[in-house]
Amino acid sequence: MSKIILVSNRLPVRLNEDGTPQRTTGGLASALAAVESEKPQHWVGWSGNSLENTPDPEALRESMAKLDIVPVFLSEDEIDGFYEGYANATLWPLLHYMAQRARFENDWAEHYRRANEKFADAILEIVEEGDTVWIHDYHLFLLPAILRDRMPNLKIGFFLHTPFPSSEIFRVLPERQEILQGLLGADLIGFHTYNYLRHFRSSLLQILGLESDMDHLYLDGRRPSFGVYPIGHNHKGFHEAMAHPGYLETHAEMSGSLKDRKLILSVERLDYTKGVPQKLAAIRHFLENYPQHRGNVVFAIIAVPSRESVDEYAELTEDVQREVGAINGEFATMDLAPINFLHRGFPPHELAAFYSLADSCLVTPLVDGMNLVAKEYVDCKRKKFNARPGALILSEFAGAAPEMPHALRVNPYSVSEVAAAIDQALTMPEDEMWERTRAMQDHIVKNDAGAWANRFVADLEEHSCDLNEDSGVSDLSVLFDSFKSQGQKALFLDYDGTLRGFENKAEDAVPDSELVPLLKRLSKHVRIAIVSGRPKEFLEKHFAGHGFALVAEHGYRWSRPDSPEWALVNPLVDVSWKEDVIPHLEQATQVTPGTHIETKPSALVWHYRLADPEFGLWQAHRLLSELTETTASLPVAVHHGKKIVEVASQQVSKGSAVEFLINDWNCRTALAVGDDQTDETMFAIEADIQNYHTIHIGGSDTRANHLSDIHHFRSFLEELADHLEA
Ligand code: GDG
Repeated sequence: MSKIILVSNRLPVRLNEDGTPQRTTGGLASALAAVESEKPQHWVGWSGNSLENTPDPEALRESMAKLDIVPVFLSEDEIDGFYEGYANATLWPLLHYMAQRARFENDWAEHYRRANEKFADAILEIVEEGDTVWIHDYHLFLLPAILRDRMPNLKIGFFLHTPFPSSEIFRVLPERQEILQGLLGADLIGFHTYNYLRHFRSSLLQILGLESDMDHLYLDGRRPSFGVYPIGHNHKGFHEAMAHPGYLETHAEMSGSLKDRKLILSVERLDYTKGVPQKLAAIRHFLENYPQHRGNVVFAIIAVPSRESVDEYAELTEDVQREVGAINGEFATMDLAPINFLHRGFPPHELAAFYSLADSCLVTPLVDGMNLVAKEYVDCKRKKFNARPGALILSEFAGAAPEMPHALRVNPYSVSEVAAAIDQALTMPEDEMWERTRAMQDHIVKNDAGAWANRFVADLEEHSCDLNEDSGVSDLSVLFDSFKSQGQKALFLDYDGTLRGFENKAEDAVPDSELVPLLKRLSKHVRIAIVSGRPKEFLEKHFAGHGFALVAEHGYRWSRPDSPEWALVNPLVDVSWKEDVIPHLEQATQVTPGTHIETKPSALVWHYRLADPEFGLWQAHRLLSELTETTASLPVAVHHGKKIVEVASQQVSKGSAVEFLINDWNCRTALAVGDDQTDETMFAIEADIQNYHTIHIGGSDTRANHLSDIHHFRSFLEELADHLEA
């Protein structure tokens, strides 16, 4: 039976004192346990210790295998470079918009690459055809592409637990292209929020120049998809914790020591993204400006130690402890210190008791992928578990904010706003607290961690890996037979984007060394015309003398096979409209850096390939609407192609040239192939012949009958040559 392989840096295991591994049921593990699939789940992840500190790696591997776990062993150097370095000191701050904290070291990137390779090796030990692999988080950005390369048909999902920042931040990363390409190896890429998805797509455009639809793109014959999957909390786990006998004990103890005082809770890993110093500043501001609450309220700050070996985190801990001491020194009375700083973790039933008793929970990260504490707090407000009513104060910069509209929303950088929210929470009527809580509970329970995992896995399983229409690539072998039929046959081939990929400078996009020999093989059996928007000089330079017909400038002029003479396809073309159009293109060029005008005999083209992609596109739309008005009564066609706006004489088109050649050559079978809007004129002709096939290279918005991409189309031409020679 096929299986699901889960991959994360950390494994859901802990080592007993005797070194034997034992499964744990923390966050991700419990979410995945709820996946309603019969497929067995296996887990691949870092063993948690350095190789140097693992006395018997083979024995550990064997005992983990019994738990369906494959450990990845990393040396101390690898842990420093990959985990502490690239993942936590480069990517983590950058993904959280803290570019000034991010550190960049070449060695780290190299360790990161190698560690991702090691994860791939470990997966390959157990993976079989038909399995599904679900990779988690920023430690493993390169893994999807590495796996794709080694097993092209594997179903691969990726989920990012952190934010995906604006492309303005992401582009700071020296390895930005490699990281995006790594991710694009996945079939499905999931984010917590719509904004993260939006930023990711904008990075694809700005950094890789890849245009995408809202939830997918076509790439090398594949269709990587994207989606929004806000993670939920472990609902079942917290309800079990509240049913634990220790829960009521802790609850009673804490209620006793609180007496009539109100409790304001915060729970987080001590990480600079969580905004603990800012929270302390807000608490100080609150104590100074709302003196009526002093003595009646106590703040419990549960700060779980995190990454303590890193200097920056050790400094953060010191700063926080110093400030807690200062505030307590200033505001404590004989029987009460306002802040209880609890620098440790608690068992789940004790944490649940904290949630259930707290009159407010102060969740104020500066940036947070999701933040589960907010959801857990709201879920633990249950009367049947003796919970007190409470109000959630939530940073607008947490991924959870859009899902929790009934929280008191704050900007964590504004001390006065947070202090006012604390006052509002403390004075809120109980009925309102329960109303706000109930209004959020239903949603977060229905979308808990298990529901999240189920939805992602279901979408991933549904994602089609087949090379069919769905993935943007048709099976072109159906065309072979008609090329074996009787009568004259012809191929009408666009050049840029069809036989050759794009380059930033058009002159760099020259044919590769295999193209002309391949076309020559084909031309022994079928007629070939290169039908391009390029000037005649370019086509002559690269394709003359091989027996192909050349159609230049989108069908304006052509030369017969082996003839150096060029003739106009339609000798009666009128181009006097150019003087009306040129001023508009000049204006667009002046205000859009990186654009230029190309003048062709029968067309004018405004190019914006080198402009900022989003700004260029916006200006192109403005130009198009201007031109639609200006050219209403002129004999031209205006079209928006790939990074161009073209105004061309209506009397000239690739389609008319193809019609002309089909008649001139007396074709019975023809195939026209192209990627651009100008090629649609070839697809639209009604050729009165036995077989007229059309292939569009790229997305699916076309009149052509078949879809392909450059890579698959080239393979098709090679196979066609083999067939014709057979
Ligand atoms: C990353 C993203 C995203 C905390 N103290 C105790 C304890 N915890 C548990 C909480 C909660 C978890 O730790 C913290 O989760 P968060 O979501 O708040 O934050 P990160 O650890 O930074 O997680 C984050 C998450 O991934 C999931 O995608 O939401 O944005 O940064 O579950 O309950 N648990 C126990 N005792 C404690 O003292 N038992």
